[in-house]
Amino acid sequence: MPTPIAEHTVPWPDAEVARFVEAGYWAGIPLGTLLRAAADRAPHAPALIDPVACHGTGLRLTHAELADRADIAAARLLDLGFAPGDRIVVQLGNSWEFVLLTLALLRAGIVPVMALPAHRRAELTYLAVHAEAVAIAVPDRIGEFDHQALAHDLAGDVRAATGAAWHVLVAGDHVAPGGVDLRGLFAPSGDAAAARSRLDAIAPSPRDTAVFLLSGGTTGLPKLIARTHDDYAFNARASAEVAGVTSGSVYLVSLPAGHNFPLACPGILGAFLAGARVVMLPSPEPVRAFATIAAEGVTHTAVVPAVANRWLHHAAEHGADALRSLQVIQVGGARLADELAYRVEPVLGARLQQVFGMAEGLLNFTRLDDPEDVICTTQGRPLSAADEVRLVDEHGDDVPDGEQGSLLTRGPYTPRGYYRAAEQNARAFTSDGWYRSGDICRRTPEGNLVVEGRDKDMINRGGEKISAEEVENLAYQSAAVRQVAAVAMPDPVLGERVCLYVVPHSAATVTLEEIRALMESAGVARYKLPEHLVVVAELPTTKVGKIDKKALRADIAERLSTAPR
Ligand code: J2J
Repeated sequence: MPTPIAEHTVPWPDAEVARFVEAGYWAGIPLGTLLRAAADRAPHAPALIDPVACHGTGLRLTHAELADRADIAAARLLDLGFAPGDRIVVQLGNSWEFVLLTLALLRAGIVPVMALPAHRRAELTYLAVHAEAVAIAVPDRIGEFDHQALAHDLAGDVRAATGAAWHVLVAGDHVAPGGVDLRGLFAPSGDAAAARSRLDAIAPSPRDTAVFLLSGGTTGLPKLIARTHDDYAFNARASAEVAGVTSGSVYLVSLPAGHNFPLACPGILGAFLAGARVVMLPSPEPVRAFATIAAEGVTHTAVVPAVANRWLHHAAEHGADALRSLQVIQVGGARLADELAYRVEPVLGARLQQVFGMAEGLLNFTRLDDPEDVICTTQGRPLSAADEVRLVDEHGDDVPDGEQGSLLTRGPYTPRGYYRAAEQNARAFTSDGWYRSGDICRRTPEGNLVVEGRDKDMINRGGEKISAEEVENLAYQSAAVRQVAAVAMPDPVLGERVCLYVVPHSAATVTLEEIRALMESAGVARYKLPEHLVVVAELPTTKVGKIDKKALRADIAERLSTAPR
């Protein structure tokens, strides 16, 4: 039996819980029930559109159809032997199957662990073992990659570590023997009313974990963030309000749907709670994204700065007529340059909303009616009046407004610790429950935050977060490497990419290709592979003898700016 999740989570203190309930932040209703109720309010309105499903003919479901299918699927999962409290790694692409499975799991109290399609053996095995997952849901393949084969391959390692069963749930045309066909699970035949009352009777507690999100990554392995029904429902509902998502809105998902941003800020969950419509696209590639926005009348979407940049270029070349319905474009995940921000509304014709968020909780948004300068030069302010934000110096003392400080936060949707990570929690959280985000910010006189940098060892590659420590640990597996440091190098497209500084053992040679091959064979996601390698005789150190990453970041920026093109 997997360990009950609650044994390894860090709850909010009782007094805080009472305050969140009293003030109405926590509704005391599980997410699945809230979503079901939202579907009941507009049963016949369109809810979910996957334009590339069914070999390009597309799939469209109304709110009632979606909720009923989710209930029937949830009941079938229970019939198959899955139980409330079980964990399932979800590694589906942006598709209707992702949405249906997520809703079914929320209804059944089975907890999805939100992996990314880019994850490979190393990440998936770790997630499955750490969460004691009993199954994984995968597409049969994406492009050349056979996700289904890998999912089956993991069985040995996962079972050996957890002692539990391992099931492979597959979305696709070709379900190999031994796998569960998700499309069969999602077939509409079945008694929706019976499934509904069965699920209502076993609804999870609103204080239970609803989903596991992955941390942005500063340690060797990603940490799991247990988001509860109460906190995540608030997160999604309040985000919908601040983004102006209402029942008439059409929200496009094109970032990986398992990320907090497109999932719940407001994302899929916030859109459904508001009675809005969700359109799923596998990627933000501009030709199809623009055509889909035009065809479906998309009003809201969320992108990272690198995508906003691509869309700006595309619109400059091909015009932005296709975006006529678009009202709000949220940009977050990495710092949006002010110059780009000022071009968004004039070129794309939609209101820009900057979002500075984190899977750990705290979300900051510029407001839709903020003055242009606030929208284009700040990353906004906290979602809720109950969010506490401090900016502190190296002694932990608050800095005055206008000065840079390290961000600490607490609040009704920021959990007090990672899942099953006592050691990391001692570092990432203060003793009185503040989460240290590692972002260096400044607060403007009107209370908005500007992200100026970070004091965490992470590389932000176009919004995907890469732990320097994880890359370094892998590089150390090369016999030729004596010392290594992974740092961010500036990149005009993605903002940052991974650069590796290596001190080889004497007489040894190290190449970028060799390190990349080594990491690939270790089974890590490709976006983590270093894209530049600098061989040096020694690494600079700080006064206390640590590798001086600041000096290395400056060094690589300098090398790139002077390198011949
Ligand atoms: C600078 N840095 C930013 C921004 C996030 C909405 C939006 C983003 C995320 C996310 C999210 C930034 N400017 N506008 O979960 O719901 C960096 C910070 C932060 C880290 C969190 C959401 N927006 N960042 O990006 O958990 O360093 O969440 O601490 O992936 O991304 O990363 P993640």
